[in-house]
Amino acid sequence: MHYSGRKIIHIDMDAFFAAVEQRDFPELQNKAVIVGGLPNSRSVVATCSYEARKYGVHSAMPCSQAQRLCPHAIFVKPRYQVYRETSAIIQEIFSEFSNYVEPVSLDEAYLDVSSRKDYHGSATLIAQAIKEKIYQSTHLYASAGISYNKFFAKIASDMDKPNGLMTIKPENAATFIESLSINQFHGVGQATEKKMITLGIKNGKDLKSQSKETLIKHFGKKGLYYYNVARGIDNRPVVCQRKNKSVGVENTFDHDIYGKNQVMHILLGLFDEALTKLNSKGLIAYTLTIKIKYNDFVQITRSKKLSNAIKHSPEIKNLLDNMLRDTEIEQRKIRLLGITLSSLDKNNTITRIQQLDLFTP
Ligand code: TTP
Ligand code: MG
Repeated sequence: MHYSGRKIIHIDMDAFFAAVEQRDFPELQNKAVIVGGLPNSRSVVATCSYEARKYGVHSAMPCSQAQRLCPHAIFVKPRYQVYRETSAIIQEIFSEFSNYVEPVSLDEAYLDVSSRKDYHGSATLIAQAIKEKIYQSTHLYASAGISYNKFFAKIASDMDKPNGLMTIKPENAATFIESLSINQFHGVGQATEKKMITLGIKNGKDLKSQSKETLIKHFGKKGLYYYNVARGIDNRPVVCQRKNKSVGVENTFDHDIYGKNQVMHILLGLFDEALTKLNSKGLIAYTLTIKIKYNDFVQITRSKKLSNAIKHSPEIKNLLDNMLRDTEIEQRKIRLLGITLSSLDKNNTITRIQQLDLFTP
């Protein structure tokens, strides 16, 4: 098994939004709490307390279904401002422990602690210290996964939730990975899982038995990632993220939509909106991504990187048309559409024009 010699920690808060609500409203403690929309609305569960999870409630489930599964659950509206403030506190703690922090979402980050020589050189002890500091500062629990790459650190943090701490050592990685079911592989979503199962790949052992060529044939670039992680290889570095990696807009519909005409009309509108937002930040983009969520919550994306900066032009319609080709927009109803612009750069042209303006009397 490949061993990179790195020490990576993945931290993920437990039932983050719900835990914040239980902390701030003691009457919610030890109760089934669902954060999201109203019980009988079309909105979905953002998250729920572990008490509610026992009943099968989970993120992204329609609130109405959640209420059927757990009738005594208490529904609360999200308070994003509080979550953001709490997130800022934990991110600050991460930066005290490492210069290499990659935040993934409000409640989750990777840390590379390879160069720390204290804590007896133990990343597990560092992770324990981070968990304690988080608890002292926020009264919330986090789970930590420790390993020699991001793939195993992420899986480890999920294995022992809530309030977990798990280390996957290089010598245990091979056995560990063989026993993982395919949907436990980070990066395998519902659609990929289905495809894997069709190919007879149910677990890590099956995945490892596939040739590189087969995996690349079926999954493109991600095939190589799957080939490598099945062997415990994941060289992705922990990258301190720059701001403004992408600009996106999306729309969840009150009523599901269907058919190409409707989809195209909405995507063009979202595209306009995204481009305006991008330009207002003085940025240009080269990659266009569309996101489609079908009404069973299966989500797909299609991306295209262009050689020139993306702009308003008649070609955009053709481009979208091509991207929609291998989707199921004619067969399935759609509840959400989104447009994201990425591969960003500064818009030097605009800057120059603005500078000129400054000197124009
Ligand atoms: P997660 O870390 O995926 O979930 P969690 O922290 O609630 O629970 P776990 O103990 O399993 O980690 O997401 C973090 C927060 O992001 C979550 O509290 C709510 C929000 N969120 C959504 O709003 N929608 C979603 O679909 C998901 C998955 C999360
Ligand atoms: Mg979490």
